[in-house]
Amino acid sequence: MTGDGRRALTGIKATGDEQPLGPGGAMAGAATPPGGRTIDPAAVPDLVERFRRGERRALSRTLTQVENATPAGREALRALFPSSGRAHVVGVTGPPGAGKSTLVNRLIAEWRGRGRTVAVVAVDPSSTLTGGATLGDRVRMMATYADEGVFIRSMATRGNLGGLARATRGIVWTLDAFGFDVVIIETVGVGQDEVEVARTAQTTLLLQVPGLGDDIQAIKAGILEIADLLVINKADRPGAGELKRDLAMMLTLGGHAPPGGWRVPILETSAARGEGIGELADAVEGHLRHLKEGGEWARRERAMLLDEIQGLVRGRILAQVDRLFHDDPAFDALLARLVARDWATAVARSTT
Ligand SMILES: Nc1nc2c(ncn2[C@@H]2O[C@H](COP(=O)(O)OP(=O)(O)O)[C@@H](O)[C@H]2O)c(=O)[nH]1
Ligand SMILES: [Mg+2]
Repeated sequence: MTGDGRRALTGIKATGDEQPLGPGGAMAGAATPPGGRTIDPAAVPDLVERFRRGERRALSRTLTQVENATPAGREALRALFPSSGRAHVVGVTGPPGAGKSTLVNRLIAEWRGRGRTVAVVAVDPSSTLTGGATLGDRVRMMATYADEGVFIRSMATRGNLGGLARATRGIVWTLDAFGFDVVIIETVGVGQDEVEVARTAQTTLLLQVPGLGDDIQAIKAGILEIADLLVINKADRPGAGELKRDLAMMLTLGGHAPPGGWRVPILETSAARGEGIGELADAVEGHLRHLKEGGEWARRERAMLLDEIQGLVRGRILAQVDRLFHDDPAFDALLARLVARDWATAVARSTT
């Protein structure tokens, strides 16, 4: 196990060493969002070396490069990727305000109590202006932990849905390679991002809350399918019983049957009061056992990597198409014909 990234955690020092804010570094250009500092790929071997020694600062820096998809980030990921694939990746999703962050904080404490190390990737809807995350969430979470076994990282979505899953994956693999036992992905809970992100997680928790009016309506189409566990948070509020009944009915009616014979449990929690957390952690561990025993772990891993490769190939082909649009004089000629309203010639040219 020498040189294995998984050993890195033993050497962790607890420091407030988030990456410096604001643009910096000579190479920080338009492609680098604020908050990221681009490093020279030549510095990567040293960075990876310090990463493997468990230096948090090296982890932070690597994450920044990976998130910004810099050449250094790609190179670091290549080096670290073989050490990944061992963490239990848990997705936490559900509508904004459902209590995801609060619940994640509770789960961190619970898993730390069980001797697990935990990293969190909080995917935040952020203004493109700051490129940062919802500060409230981050500060709230950071304040709780000066614990070396916990690492929290916020990620901006930057409205980039297609790229979100892949960027998240890079972050998750990096944290995994660093040696965290559990990597939690907290999603924004809007749009398709949760479906995307669920593909990266081995276990996905879908949060619902009672008292949102017509509860059934609150569940977006297709969302139920991504859930391995349903969590009714804010169960301290009225209506939890009805919601549970409705959800159970939806699971039955939808014929929802994840592969491998797993029965999606419906759990009740009050993240605010810290109730039901142990049961939830047990259920998540139960799902992990199920994954490992039934071969489902490997199947999901395959599906995730296939998705990754497909995204990669798609991206390359699109880049080629873009180049064609920009660099091909025939394309300009075609456009000129169209501008002249010469449809017949344009079509003739485009099909030859
Ligand atoms: N009553 C009640 N409030 C909760 C519970 N969990 C979270 N909240 C509150 O709901 C609000 C949104 O929580 P947050 O964790 O930020 O939700 P997120 O947007 O899903 O991450 C906060 O004011 C929390 O204090 C709960 O179990 N019961
Ligand atoms: Mg949140």
